[in-house]
Amino acid sequence: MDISLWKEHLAHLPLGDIYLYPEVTSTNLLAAEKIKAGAPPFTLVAADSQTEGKGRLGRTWITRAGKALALSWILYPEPGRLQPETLGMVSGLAPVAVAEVLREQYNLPAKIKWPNDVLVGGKKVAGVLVDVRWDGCKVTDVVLGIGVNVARDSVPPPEQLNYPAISLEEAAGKEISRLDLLVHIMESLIKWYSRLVEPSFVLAWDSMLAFKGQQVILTTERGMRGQGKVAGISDDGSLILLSDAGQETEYHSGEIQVRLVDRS
Ligand code: BT5
Repeated sequence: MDISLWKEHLAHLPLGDIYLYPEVTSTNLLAAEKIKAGAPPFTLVAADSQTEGKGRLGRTWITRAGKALALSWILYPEPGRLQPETLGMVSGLAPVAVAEVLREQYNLPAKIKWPNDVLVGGKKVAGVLVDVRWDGCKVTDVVLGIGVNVARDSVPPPEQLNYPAISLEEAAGKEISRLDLLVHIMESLIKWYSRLVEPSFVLAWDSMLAFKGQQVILTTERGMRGQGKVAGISDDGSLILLSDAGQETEYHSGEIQVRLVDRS
């Protein structure tokens, strides 16, 4: 990345500090260091490549140099907006922002695989890692980490994937500027963060939800949590599943995985 050009294109946005690097261990780890050093709210950390990119639950996220977007955005609690009660919504913030950008700017049928993957054509194009730090029962800071596969060769080989994946360029059938994409994503994040606790946010999330009306199975590391048809997103960002018996159950994100059930 051309760091000064990228900074110039981000300068009009209401961000905190902007840190851009050719290579880092993980933008989320760097963001945590910036927080310790007193980074202002809405600070952005982005990198061309990551040597230890993090997925959820200690998994690895692969960011090939110059081929993808890897960014972290720093948020601090605010009365009414970012509080323990709204963390369910915060987990939807990045997927909603990214999916909306893919739809509006690139005309792609992006869907959100609850809680925080973005799919195009059923394949994962972006992953989100939300790191929340606590002091007792108070949230002290949140880092939203977003990884997007942009160039065709950004997608790791199948043996390194736990879910089918695709790049934005393959999905769109054209070249995509990572800088334009980053600017669009930051604009969308800023917009949706300001509407986090408004009904329009859940409506947007719900309207882009993957597997609506389809049977899914929810699992944690310890086994199955639930099964049912995807009904929607609740007011607090939980996933609502409808059982065969017609009963609705809400699931909070935690460390849940969603998989389609093949009933054929
Ligand atoms: C995620 O985890 O999808 C969250 C990924 C978050 C990455 C961003 S990049 C910027 C920021 N800094 C970080 O260090 N992380 C964040 P999860 O749902 O656990 O998926 C991880 C799994 O996806 C891995 O175990 C692989 O199987 C697969 N995977 C790894 N790299 C991938 C890629 N580039 N595209 C698609 N799948 C990938």
